[in-house]
Amino acid sequence: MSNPDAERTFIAVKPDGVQRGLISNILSRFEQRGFKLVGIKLVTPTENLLKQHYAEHVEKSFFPKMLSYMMSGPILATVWEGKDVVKQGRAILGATNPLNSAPGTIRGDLAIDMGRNVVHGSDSVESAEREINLWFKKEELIDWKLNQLAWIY
Ligand code: RTP
Ligand code: MG
Repeated sequence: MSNPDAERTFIAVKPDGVQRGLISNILSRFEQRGFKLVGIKLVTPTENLLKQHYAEHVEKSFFPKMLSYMMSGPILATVWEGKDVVKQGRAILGATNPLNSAPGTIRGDLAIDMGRNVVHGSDSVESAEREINLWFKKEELIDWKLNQLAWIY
């Protein structure tokens, strides 16, 4: 993406996050940090979609268990835009293993098990582009102007 302030990332609330009623908690962290929501939908992912999404993990021993976890209910798929949002998004999520994720992060506040770690976030600008194209059609992403101050005074 040519404008660094308009970087985009793919953030998903995994089935445990949806079923535990954590969607608003998770979305509010991105909203309050100043990022702009440009795409959002509930998805029941197919095995094929998840194999493409987690292509780098397909051959790993934990993959079958992760696949059934990720297919156990709907996932909230979102796209966020803003300055350095890929790296910032990973920081907001916290470390993969909740044993290592700091309090104040989503996983550090809301998860205790690596196999139920509530959220997914793209790990690079390239992954973000790939994942956004995988989960969203072009017309599902909305380009709009975020001007928070104009609504306050
Ligand atoms: P995610 O892709 O879901 O945002 O997670 P991540 O980048 O923090 O971690 P990644 O290495 O991409 O792993 C993807 C998901 O696979 C599960 N996992 N289990 N050894 C294990 O049992 C193991 N390792 C990874 C986690 O649910 C992780 O989020
Ligand atoms: Mg990952």
